[in-house]
Amino acid sequence: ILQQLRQDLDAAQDSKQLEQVRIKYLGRKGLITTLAKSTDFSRLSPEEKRSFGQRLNTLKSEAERLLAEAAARIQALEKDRVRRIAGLDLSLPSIDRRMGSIHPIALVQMELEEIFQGMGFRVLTGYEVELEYYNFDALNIPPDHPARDMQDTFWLENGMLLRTHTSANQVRALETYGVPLRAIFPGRCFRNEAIDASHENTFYQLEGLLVDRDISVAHLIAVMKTLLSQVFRREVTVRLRPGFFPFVEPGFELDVQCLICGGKGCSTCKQTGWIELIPCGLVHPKVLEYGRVDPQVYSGFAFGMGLTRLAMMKYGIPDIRLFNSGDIRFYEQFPAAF
Ligand code: FA5
Repeated sequence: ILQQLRQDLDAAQDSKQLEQVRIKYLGRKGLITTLAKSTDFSRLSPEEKRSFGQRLNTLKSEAERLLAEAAARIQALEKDRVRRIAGLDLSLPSIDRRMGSIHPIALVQMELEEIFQGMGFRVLTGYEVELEYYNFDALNIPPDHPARDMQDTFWLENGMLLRTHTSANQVRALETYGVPLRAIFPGRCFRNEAIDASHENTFYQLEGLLVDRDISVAHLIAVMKTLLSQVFRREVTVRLRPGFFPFVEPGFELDVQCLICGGKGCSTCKQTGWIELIPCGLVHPKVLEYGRVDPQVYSGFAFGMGLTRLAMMKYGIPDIRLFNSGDIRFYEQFPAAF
């Protein structure tokens, strides 16, 4: 029987034929099955019964093994046939798969988060739809204050607004985490502004807040210098000019000496040798009070850099409108991994 089975299996060319062979031997009326069924065991001696039974079992398992072997061979054969018919050539190099890339603002954001986390800052995000209270009032900007006009606001019908700056997170964070606090808040901000090469109605800022005992302007400068040297991968020269924001006292504009011309004057820095980069200052005592922090005991600094502007400087992007242009040629120039 086994010899015959081997011949039948060799002849089988596809799984349909193989199935027929299986039925012929092991099916309900198959050769091996009938052999077992048609034997009249009662006429055999116990000795004969055992030996016949054993041989029958061996025959059956050997048949099953041969069938499995043939099944594997036929499966490989069929795969090969599909490949040939479909025209697949496995020796060809694979098709170049297009990879996306990381948006330049996300790249700068991830880099800054890493640097600040290294200095012990936690990363918080806050809300894009914000209450007037956190965006203005709690930052010492009362309703009739002219500073509200500095930031043209998108108001929602329910009285809430799209946050005009990430400073809206300051009092929220003080309320939630208390002091001492070191946190940064990267995120999207919105202003109802006319769009040009350096202004968007939707842009990114990265806010920082550090509150502890005995914090002074020296700490602010040290953190800013560390940050900028790491971002631009070289020593940078900074200067502070007075700047006004109701939520800091004193307030500053931090300028970086132009990295293109080294301070001599070029078109990037409009011949001034300096680039205005980070508004900052010491947290106003009233803001600490809104955050339920005692200004007699604690002090702190805050800064609010334009993440979008930083990305433009770092990568030499000439027009802010490119960020949201959807132009794949722009995005493709940035790496696919951070
Ligand atoms: C502020 O928004 C303050 N909240 C910053 C601050 C934080 C001061 C903490 C003190 C302490 P300002 O309006 O200057 O400040 O905006 C900060 C930065 O956001 C700007 O330097 C600029 O880089 C960016 N920015 C502002 N408006 C736009 C805009 N329309 N498009 C792109 N970037 C903008």
